[in-house]
Amino acid sequence: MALNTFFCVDAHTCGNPVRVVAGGGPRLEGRTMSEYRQDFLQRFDWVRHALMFEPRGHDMMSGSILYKPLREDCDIGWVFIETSGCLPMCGHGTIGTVTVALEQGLVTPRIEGRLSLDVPAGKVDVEYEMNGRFVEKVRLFNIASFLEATDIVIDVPGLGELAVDVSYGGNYYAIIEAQKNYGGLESLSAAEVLHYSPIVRRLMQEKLQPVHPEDPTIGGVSHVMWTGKPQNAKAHGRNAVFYGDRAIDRSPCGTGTSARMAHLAAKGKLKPGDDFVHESIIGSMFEGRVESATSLAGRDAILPSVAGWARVTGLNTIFVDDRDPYAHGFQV
Ligand code: PYC
Repeated sequence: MALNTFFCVDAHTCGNPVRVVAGGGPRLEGRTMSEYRQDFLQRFDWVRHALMFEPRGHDMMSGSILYKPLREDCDIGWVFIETSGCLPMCGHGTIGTVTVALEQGLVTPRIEGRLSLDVPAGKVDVEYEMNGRFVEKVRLFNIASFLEATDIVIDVPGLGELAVDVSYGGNYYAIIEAQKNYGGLESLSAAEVLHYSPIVRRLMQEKLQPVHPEDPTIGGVSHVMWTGKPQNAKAHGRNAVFYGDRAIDRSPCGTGTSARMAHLAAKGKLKPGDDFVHESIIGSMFEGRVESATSLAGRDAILPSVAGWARVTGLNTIFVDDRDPYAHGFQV
């Protein structure tokens, strides 16, 4: 009989949940966080299932497990966990985890106002602003993001033919802009986003299997972004990002915002120095910026940054009792 205990801090970033496992996470093997991610997936994926799915989590649940950094130039490291799997990078998860780590004293920054993070996609630097003991804002400087493919035509039952682009910002996104058979996000209900997105993802996966040029463990179109006109005058764009089996990101999605900025930059619609404020399906906003142009394995890319806020909602000691038939979660 085993009672596994996980010491978690729960938070949300602009509305999307972040469950940070600060104690009780499995001991992993590997020389890099990317290898930790592989080891976690092979040996401990039950932990993700137990903590992310019902009855302890829900469709949108997402989080991280904290580790000592494996890189000397980083302050803290983590592996992302989510209902959809273990992402190489997660923007809302990063903003939430940084907020939790600072507010709960789980990390000691070497330089006030800055942290360097060791995550599976690589080293990610952040800048943060405090107000007393609370973190007000976190800006993450994301990994190189680039446009992968354009105008892939798929035939979606109920919608018709759609031309879809694919862009990378830490995960690969199928990006759908307004066109003949899609009137923009304002033309779809949330239920329709949930209905069409898995179909779009499957059709895109049949047409394209992108692999990251520097890390072959990262690949595949995993997220679907429906773009639309912003409702808030401060925003430049709005999106609904679908992930997992039935999640729509409540935040504007950090890796999605990076992928979208790389997409717009490749089409000449954004340039280094430009801001891009992205609005989510619930109206929360991330402040994106194209920091600079770069190249990655011979491709044009950008270095994006994304800023947002998070709030800690509570401490959560979670028991996973192996007598429980739902110890490893379930989906209805
Ligand atoms: O913020 O990068 C993100 C993200 C990915 C999936 C859900 N949120």
